[in-house]
Amino acid sequence: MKGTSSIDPASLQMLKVARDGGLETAWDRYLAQQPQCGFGELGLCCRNCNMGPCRIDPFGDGPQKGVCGATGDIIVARNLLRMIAAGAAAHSDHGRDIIETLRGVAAGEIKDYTIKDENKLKALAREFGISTEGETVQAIAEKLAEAALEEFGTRKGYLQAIDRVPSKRKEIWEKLGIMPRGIDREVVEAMHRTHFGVDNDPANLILHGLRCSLSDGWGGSLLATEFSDVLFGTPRPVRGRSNLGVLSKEAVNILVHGHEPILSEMLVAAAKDPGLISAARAKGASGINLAGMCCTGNEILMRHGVPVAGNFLQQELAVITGALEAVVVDVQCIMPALGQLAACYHTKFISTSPKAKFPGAIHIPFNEHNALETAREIIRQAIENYPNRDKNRVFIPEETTAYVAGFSVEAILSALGGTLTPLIEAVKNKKIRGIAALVGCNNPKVTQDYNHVNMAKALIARDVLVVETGCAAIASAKAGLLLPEAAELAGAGLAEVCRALGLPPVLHMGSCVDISRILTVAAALARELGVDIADLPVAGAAPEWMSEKAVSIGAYVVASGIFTVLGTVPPVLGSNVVADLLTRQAKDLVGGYFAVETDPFKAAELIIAHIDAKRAALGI
Ligand code: SF4
Ligand code: MSK
Repeated sequence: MKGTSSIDPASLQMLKVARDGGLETAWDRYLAQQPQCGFGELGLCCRNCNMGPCRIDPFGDGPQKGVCGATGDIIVARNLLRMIAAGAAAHSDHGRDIIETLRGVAAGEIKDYTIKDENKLKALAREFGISTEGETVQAIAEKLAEAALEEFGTRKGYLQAIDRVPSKRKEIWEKLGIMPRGIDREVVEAMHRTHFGVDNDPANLILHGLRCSLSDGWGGSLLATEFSDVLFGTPRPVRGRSNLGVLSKEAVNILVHGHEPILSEMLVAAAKDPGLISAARAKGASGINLAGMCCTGNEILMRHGVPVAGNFLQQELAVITGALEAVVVDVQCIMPALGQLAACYHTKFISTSPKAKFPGAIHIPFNEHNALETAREIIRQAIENYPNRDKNRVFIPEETTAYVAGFSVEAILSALGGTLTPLIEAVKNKKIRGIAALVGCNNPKVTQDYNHVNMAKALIARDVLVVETGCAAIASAKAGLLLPEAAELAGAGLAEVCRALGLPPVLHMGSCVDISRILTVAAALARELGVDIADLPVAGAAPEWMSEKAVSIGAYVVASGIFTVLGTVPPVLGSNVVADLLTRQAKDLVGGYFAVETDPFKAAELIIAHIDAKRAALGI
């Protein structure tokens, strides 16, 4: 959809406020970057050593090799592997932080968190071969945390969660030599291989990219999800509200943005403190209004129904409402522009992680050992800031849309009566044609939410059940697709199933790391049917992706056997060899493969054709 910034009315109103006020946003900076570097777009620039930087002329007139002799194919493959490694590292480091918190809680060193899901703790312990018989919860948690931390570096053999994978898939990974080993090891090896003078075979580089990404999907991300559930509770269906209209004209507004629930959970707890609520009232506010943004928003909306103010491209727009007393961030997807923008308002931009400091931010170090007190201090600072709000500059769009979220694997099973059988039956009798996972970010290259919402609508209309995470899920929340009433937009079969079970046709399964929940369901379905994941009528899509994490996600989804459509073009088109590997040869190697389709309606057609082909092959 050319020429429009967003389909979200709230975003469009805020963009007008930004323009009228001479305030710059990502959309403006994107335009200022035009034309973007063609070498970069094609993946054809390299600065992996100081003989460079080198770039390959895609038209064949200029240099076809870097100083070292690296061809475009080598450079594109190396660059892609580095993107995967960065994405896998981000997800997995998040996972490690959660596990370390659990270890501290179990050892009695961290007092402010408790173990919320003992059943899940015990189930995970059994998966890791840890005896739970006669053991205290603390002892089990300590042993489990230690075992999970070993997954990152010291494990012998392959990752524990691989046992969830159907045997046919494991055989494929074994045969290709891409069985993921330690999580850190795969990332380190990716950096080693892409160092000057090491791996210079595009196919060998891409295969390691798949292995590295698998250590994210079945390792770091999966552990982040499972251990978050243990510590903070496994999500159950919960109602809430979405979009910028969730900000309050009267209350102290605190926006929590980033990814790790360690911070956001504690802010949720501290915001309920009666003393702090009284302090907010003493300053003339009606109370404290906590709202989420991006994936940390997803974490607390899934577990507490906390309102979510928006997805990735709305982080600046939330500040421009003039109604935020504080934006509190931890790690990932936080624009460095926020500091300068917040300075145009009374808004305090508060960073909390030693790993993520920003220009213009106030740094309040948050660690698990002083979690509740730090969360209180952050909220106190926001309350103190409330009288500084210039009410004449406040503009909050009215848009809010209700959502139902919280569809963990456990919640889906519970909605189905305890087993996957009703889902399998619905697929077999074609009430549900197949399942599509729509995930990923916003990107100013795409009209905000246009691809997400239109793809989801096109798929459910053709009886494809849509499961979502990340900013894609927030786009659907804002569009009203996460409500059981949205069944009226679904095809007759899917609508019937949704009405019978009281489910929305688009299920919000969580944050970016929670794509591991989707993998777990896919693996369970395949095991139940005695087939490989690649045989299922299932597909993935990242309609508006932008982050390196999304590259790792796409790679592990494909390596797990699932066809995946990308809605923004990855920087690989400078190499026919790499593009062919990803879009064609991967199908023969791992069953899954990529397609690139920027039109959401055509992308939905690709998914439907894929699902129908898989159904035909299964004879259903
Ligand atoms: Fe140039 Fe080769 Fe160095 Fe890359 S590794 S910057 S292509 S010389
Ligand atoms: S937050 S990675 S912009 S989905 Fe997970 Fe959204 Fe993409 Fe970040």
